[in-house]
Amino acid sequence: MTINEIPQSLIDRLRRARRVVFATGAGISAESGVPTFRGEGGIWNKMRPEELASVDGFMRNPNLVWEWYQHRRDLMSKVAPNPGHHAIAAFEKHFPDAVVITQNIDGLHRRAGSTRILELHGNISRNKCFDCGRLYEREIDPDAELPHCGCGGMIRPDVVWFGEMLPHDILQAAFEASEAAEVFLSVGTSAVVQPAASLPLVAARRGACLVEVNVEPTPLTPVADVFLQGKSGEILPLLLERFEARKRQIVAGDGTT
Ligand code: BJW
Ligand code: ZN
Repeated sequence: MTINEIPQSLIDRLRRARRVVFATGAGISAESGVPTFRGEGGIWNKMRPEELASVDGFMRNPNLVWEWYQHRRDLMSKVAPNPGHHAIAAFEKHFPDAVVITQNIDGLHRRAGSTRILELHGNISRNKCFDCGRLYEREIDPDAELPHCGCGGMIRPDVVWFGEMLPHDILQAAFEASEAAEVFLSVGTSAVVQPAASLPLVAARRGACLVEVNVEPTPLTPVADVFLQGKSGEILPLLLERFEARKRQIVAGDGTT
């Protein structure tokens, strides 16, 4: 995709918008070196989600699940935000009400400088007690015995597994932001995991312009007003560049509106 293939109508819509949602999935971090779950090279092609990302899987084999999370923690601590994360952080400054809603647990949006972030599926840097919910920010030693809380409960990564509820307040804030959005951008997600997959539909039903950025079509593509096909680390900086160029043009008095 080239900069000129971005529809002018989208730039104009963004220019008028005050409330914008950037909803991201694993694809936005792919160019940082974090593997996605589905699609080419996806984690679920080799591993079983029910073994690694479910309460039953953890109860059956906590050592295996801890090992997997330690491995991903190591990987995520070594990677850096890419131009896609940085473009979203830069966009935030242009809108009075911009929100990042992410399914990712890697913390890369915060590291890129975004400030309003709703993490739907938790964050890999935190752990919590299964029983009392107490948060443990400290690293867990992978070689030590399975960690337990003072209350006796098992400690686990503070992420959301299949069959678990998402954090209530964060999910509610995500639905509110989606309902209010004038432009909703769905970036790098396969758009199949609920309830995150409902957010763009809620936004579209309320009249938002729905934009999808992905290397390949998803179930959301037929519903999207604009599908920008390609890598988010390339497309988002182009979108930002076009948007900022248009703003400068208008400030200079060359714009038509
Ligand atoms: C690029 C790119 C580049 C690549 N640029 N793009 C039927 C049966 C049983 C359960 C259900 C059911 N129907 C619904 C459910 C519920 C279930 C669900 O949705 N399952 C579906 C899979 C069917 N959902 C839940 O269980 C949720 N809880 C819930 O609903 O509670 C109520 C309830 C309970 C029980 C029953 C019913 C209701 C919880 C979901 C938790 C998901 N957890 C995980 C793990 C998180 C922790 C961790 O990371 O370890 O979250 S699974 C995994 O999937 C992870 C992700 O956040 C999530 C979404 O994945 P994402 O981000 O979309 O990534 P990918 O890999 O799928 O896609 C990447 C995309 O990027 C692709 O499209 C690429 O093309 C693209 N791409 N490079 C741009 N450079
Ligand atoms: Zn406890």
